[in-house]
Amino acid sequence: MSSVVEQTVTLHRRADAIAAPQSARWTVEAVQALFALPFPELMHRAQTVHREHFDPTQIEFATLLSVKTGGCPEDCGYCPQSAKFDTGVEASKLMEPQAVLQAAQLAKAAGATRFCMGAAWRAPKDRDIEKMAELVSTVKALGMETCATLGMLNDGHAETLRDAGLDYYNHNLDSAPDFYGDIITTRDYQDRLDTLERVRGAGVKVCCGGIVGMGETRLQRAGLIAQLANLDPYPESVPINNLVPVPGTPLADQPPLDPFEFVRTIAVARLTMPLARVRLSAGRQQMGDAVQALCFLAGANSIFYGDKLLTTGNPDTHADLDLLQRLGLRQATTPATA
Ligand code: SAM
Ligand code: DTB
Ligand code: SF4
Repeated sequence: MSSVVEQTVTLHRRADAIAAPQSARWTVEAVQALFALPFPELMHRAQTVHREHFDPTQIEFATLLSVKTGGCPEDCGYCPQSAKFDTGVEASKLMEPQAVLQAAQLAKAAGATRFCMGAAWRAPKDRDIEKMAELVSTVKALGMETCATLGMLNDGHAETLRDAGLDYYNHNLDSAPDFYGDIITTRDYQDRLDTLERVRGAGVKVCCGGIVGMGETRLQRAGLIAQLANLDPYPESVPINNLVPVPGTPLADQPPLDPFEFVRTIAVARLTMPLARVRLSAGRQQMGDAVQALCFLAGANSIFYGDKLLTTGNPDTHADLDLLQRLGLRQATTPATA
């Protein structure tokens, strides 16, 4: 197994389900070679793979809610919720079930099929998990897919959330191992991998991606994608975030990434993880319609839908419905299985 083409073909021919062991590992060099393809060639390959596994006109809508905002002890350099940076985000307590239910009902009525709850914890305590389990079962009872992102999990936490009806756990690798330490010092890469193992072990689907535009090199972007694609099995859901530079964070003045490089990242994620939902995540508001359209062509088939991400803005729902309509795209009506 050496060439990019061979690796790609092997992965495409996989008739097995996503949860089966992977037959090929992606080297960083092979992923980098994909990044380096001429743009039309990369887009053509990504579209071809995308169409083998998905209806290219269908986009999944997931709505985010920050159920516990700010005051986080971690120092993730991109994050407005870290207590270490003065970003103006006020810390709040965990929301009550009734308020979460109301938000989920609104999201469902607006057409979202997945509801993702985020909490700015380093790692939830046992009693936090009990409260989250209640929130998960409340949302699940509405017939929505449930997702949570709560930081690092300890033994038994993923099982408790699973039993409450959690479908996905979001925990991102965020960047390549050799860039990670430039961005976060309060926990390491292995901590993240350990949490992902716990999630997998409990049979909860994995939502794991990263952020680009933090000053990493293309080789490091390839390193992130190789890490994700080599998770065994690779994640069912892969959010690709474009850095939203927030005043007060160390990355506030980071120059924007070339939009074509962002599109390439989406295409490479699609090629290396053919069955995953690739989510065009943070940064859409700054991106413009044309770049988003290129991302859908590159294989993105999920978005965060709703006027807010966790603390920063997202395109408003009317703008998203209008964009989809202009592109002849439709919202995926059934909850995704891949
Ligand atoms: N505290 C939990 C954790 O870190 O696992 C969950 C919430 S955290 C905000 C979820 C993800 O949001 C991060 O891993 C990162 O990928 C993304 N994110 C946070 N701030 C961002 C920003 N300013 N721009 C783009 N993505 C961001
Ligand atoms: C993910 O990868 N991106 C979402 C979700 N998972 C939780 C969060 C984006 C947050 C952007 C910054 C903010 O709004 O605070
Ligand atoms: Fe805390 Fe998550 Fe933000 Fe890091 S990304 S500072 S862990 S909320």
